[in-house]
Amino acid sequence: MKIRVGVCEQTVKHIEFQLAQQLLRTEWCENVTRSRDHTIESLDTFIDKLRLEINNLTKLNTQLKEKLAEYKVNLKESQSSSCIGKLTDIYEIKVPGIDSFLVPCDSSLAGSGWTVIQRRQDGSVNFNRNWDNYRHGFGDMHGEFFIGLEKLHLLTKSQTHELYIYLEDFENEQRYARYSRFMIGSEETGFKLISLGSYSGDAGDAMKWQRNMKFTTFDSDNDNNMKNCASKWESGWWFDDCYVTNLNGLFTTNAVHLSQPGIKWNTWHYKSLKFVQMMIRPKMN
Ligand SMILES: [Ca+2]
Repeated sequence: MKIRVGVCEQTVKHIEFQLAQQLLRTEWCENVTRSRDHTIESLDTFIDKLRLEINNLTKLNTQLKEKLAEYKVNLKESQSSSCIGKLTDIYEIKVPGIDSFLVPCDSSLAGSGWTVIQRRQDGSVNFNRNWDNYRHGFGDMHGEFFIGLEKLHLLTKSQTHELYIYLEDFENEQRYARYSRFMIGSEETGFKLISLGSYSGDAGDAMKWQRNMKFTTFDSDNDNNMKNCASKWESGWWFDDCYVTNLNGLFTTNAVHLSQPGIKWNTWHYKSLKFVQMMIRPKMN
């Protein structure tokens, strides 16, 4: 009998041990399941975040593609309506409001892509001209010339342009003046120098004294002088009463002083200059 009881007790202990083992296993399994659920939850959150980021990137990509397409169109327009992307030579450009026309491009004086609008270098061309000549332009694009006020108006109206003025005196010194936003009004405004933007350079800000001035020629007096500044100083220009700079002034073969007609930029010095080149370029930003 005692032996049977002993066997039964052992059997009960064995079963209890097995139950305890099974409980431990179940607990472990529950922990593993909980941990897996947590991992899955984290992964779901991560995937949601990734989806959001992908959506944002897709939107950004679309916006960038649109901007790139717009930039390409602008670049193409700028290239066909200016000297952007062209070497130093004469090219045909097209601007709204006028038939295509030839312009000299310059990539040697101040970086690339500048359209030359005026050049003085040897006195071979007379700059004391009437209104009609200044409206249409005159001279030789390989040498001395003026592009014409109508073209200047249409060019600067079609897109924002900066202005670069290169100067050289009879001492062979060079200076420059640069303006961030050059704009000429229509003939109805008297081809007014509407805007220059901000100045930079080492020649001094002489053009600011001609800002907001209408153009004056010997046969069309729009200046603020009792007489006609164009007649007095032998050139068409945006005269006030009369000028601090006159780049269309009479070409002189030596440096003449203040009281005599000459090509002048008086914020540098009062003596006449021997070389001038005015250039414009569309602003790409
Ligand atoms: Ca006058």
